[in-house]
Amino acid sequence: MTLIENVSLRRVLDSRGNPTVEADVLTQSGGFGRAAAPSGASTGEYEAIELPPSEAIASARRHAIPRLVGEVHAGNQREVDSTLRAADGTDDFSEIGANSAVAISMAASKAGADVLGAPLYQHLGGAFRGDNFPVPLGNIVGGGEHAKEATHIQEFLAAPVGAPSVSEAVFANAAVHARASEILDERGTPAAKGDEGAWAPPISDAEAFEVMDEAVSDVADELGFEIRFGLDVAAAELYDEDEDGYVYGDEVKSTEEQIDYVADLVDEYELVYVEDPLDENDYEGFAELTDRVGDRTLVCGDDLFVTNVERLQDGIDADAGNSILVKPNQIGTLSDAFDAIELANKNGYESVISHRSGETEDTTIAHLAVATDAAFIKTGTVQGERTAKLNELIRIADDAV
Ligand code: 2PG
Ligand code: MG
Repeated sequence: MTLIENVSLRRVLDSRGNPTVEADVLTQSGGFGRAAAPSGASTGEYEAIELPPSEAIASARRHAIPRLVGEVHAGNQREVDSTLRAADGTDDFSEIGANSAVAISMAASKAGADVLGAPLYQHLGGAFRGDNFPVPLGNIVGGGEHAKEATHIQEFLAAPVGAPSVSEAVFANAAVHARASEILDERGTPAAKGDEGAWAPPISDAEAFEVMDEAVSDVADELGFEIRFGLDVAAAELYDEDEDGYVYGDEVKSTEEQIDYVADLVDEYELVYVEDPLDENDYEGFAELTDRVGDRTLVCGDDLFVTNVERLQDGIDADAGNSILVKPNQIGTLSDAFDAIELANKNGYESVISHRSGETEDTTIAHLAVATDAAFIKTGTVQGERTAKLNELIRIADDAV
């Protein structure tokens, strides 16, 4: 029923104005799925390879599409994804591009769901989901690789952990975003926005903590439920091998100082989430920090694990972190992302499904987060390519997809 009849690929715009790959998958029975690849700015060293979209499209047309059309069922995600891997023939999708691979993989899943007449989250395994919903982590203030002349820490993320519903959580994050803007105005530092729609003020990280703390507690008081916050330090971008440390403007922190710094922040601000607090090669540092604060916060590996089961297994063996950031385009297929989530779950690691800084209107990650009962979903706060996912979460909770 779901035999693939056609796959078409095209270049479309992403939120930074760059081209990205969009895929359409059509089945013989008329099932249709469309998906687009996102793109990172603070990309991990060990991610699958994103090719220039025109190259990725030409290569996938040559190598992958002939193996899919008339041969593979869109409803059989494992077969779609192993065909993509076989067509590519490398470990990192450097032949057809992880951008072509992930767009086709996600579009096939949607075509498979379409044939069944099921919402994507159900097709992906959500039929047995509980009443839990992933808590949206909302990027409120940030800098790093996502904005110029702003904070060193890449993302200060609101976490409405006490919200009674996904919809209230989504609106809470929007309210924190609005309140942060007022606080910045009051302090005389009105701010532009970074790539993900977070405020990108020219302030120190210490001041950003004050702004976050105030914005989150004001909105929590107003709404009457608990809102905490967390960070994506994106420390691989701060780490400088020559300096043998983390560079914060004029200051360089050694690894030990970085661990102390983050551990102190966790306690001072009762952070619920700390992503990439150390360099992407530092399993040991992750393990030390997890040992110190892992009982009271999530220590999440993004650039460390890159959604890769081998790197996650290394982390599990080393007790490094207690959660994994899952970005399907880091690894290239939905099946690989599922494998990472499954390995994480089996070993008591939470999974956090994530957007990229370069995004489209694609909503696949909202379905993936619900289907896999993820603890959190990181997908911004405002701006169309972010609200596309947040509004889809609201629709899923409302059974209206
Ligand atoms: C991250 C992501 C998303 P990028 O570091 O977690 O926020 O950024 O897509 O630029 O890697
Ligand atoms: Mg990150």
